[in-house]
Amino acid sequence: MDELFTCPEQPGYVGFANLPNQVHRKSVKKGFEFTLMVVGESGLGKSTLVNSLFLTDLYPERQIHSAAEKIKQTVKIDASTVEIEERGVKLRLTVVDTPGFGDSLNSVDCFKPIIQYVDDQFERYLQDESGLNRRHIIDNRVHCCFYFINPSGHGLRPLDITFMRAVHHKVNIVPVIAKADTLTKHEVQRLKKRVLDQIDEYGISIYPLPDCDSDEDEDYREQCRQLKEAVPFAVIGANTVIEVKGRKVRGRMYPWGVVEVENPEHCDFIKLRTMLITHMQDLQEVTQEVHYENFRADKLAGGGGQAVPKKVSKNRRPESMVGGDEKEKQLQEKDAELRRMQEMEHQANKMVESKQKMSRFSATY
Ligand SMILES: Nc1nc2c(ncn2[C@@H]2O[C@H](COP(=O)(O)OP(=O)(O)O)[C@@H](O)[C@H]2O)c(=O)[nH]1
Ligand SMILES: [Mg+2]
Repeated sequence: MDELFTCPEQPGYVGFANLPNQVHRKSVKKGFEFTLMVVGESGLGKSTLVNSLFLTDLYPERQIHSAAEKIKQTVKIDASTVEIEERGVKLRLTVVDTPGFGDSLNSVDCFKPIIQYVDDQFERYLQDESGLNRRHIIDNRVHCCFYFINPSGHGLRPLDITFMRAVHHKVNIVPVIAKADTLTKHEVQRLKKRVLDQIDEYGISIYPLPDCDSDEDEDYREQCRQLKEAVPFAVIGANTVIEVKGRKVRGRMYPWGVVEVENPEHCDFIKLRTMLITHMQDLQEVTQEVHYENFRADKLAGGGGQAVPKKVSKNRRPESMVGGDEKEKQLQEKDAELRRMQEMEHQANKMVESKQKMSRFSATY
């Protein structure tokens, strides 16, 4: 079934105009506005992957970034926007590259600017939404965050866990295992399982890929199933095009052969890109209905993490959301006081709990 994930006729084609009709029909008129953020230790191939995913693909003739420039370390949050059109469907894509963290001593401080960036975009949206020009709001909210996991660790590190827990109520986290070419297939499977176990153990809510409607066609359903199964996606990035038996492929050259980025036998790169494209609208909806609502609820409750955040449930609705939106809003306001108290208790428990977990975690190393 791997042919579901290849598009041999147009290797440089992103393919978002190719979505099943029912998925993209709504968005065709106004176009998509989408922001993707990449986070993780420096040197894990974030910038390379982003280039492999989009930039050089989107602009094959416009190779403005030289290879040397790409390897340069990202030292500040760097948002770049491209507007592209494929078969009449417009996409305004912003990629937010972040400085790598994990190498400085005071690592927790490294990801504060990242969290701030996510919050700032919510804040801006909230301001715009309550302003006069509500019809023309540009949506810069972060719809998806690829979190890069070090392939040479034996799972998530404490900093990975701390970061993900700090943002999982703000953004859709999609975990990826970086530089999968440095691992054997067996090692990839083992690491994937370990990461999923840890995500479960530490109560991290990553983006839950949606189930398909039963009225979708068989291929599409099979594709959804395989995408779900691939999480956390094991990826390889490369910006060099290599010739293999007369075929030009994006890949990395080794003495024993070439690993091909866009070969589903070699890694989950195509699956990751397919996921992003097919679930683009769902990622936007979850951002709006869960993460942005969390932000707004917190504002109403006085800010500073007072409100109890909701997470996305399997049926794509914020968990614990019942009744109409209006009713829910009223309830939220009335309960603000109560929730403040609950939250204080919750925070206190969480501190104790995370201290216990952290000490358990370091004990296993
Ligand atoms: N083996 C391997 N090396 C990679 C991969 N992706 C990037 N690299 C290399 O790793 C180094 C750091 O990549 P870069 O994209 O700058 O990492 P960043 O700091 O996370 O943005 C560069 O020398 C890349 O060529 C990969 O998938 N596999
Ligand atoms: Mg970088």
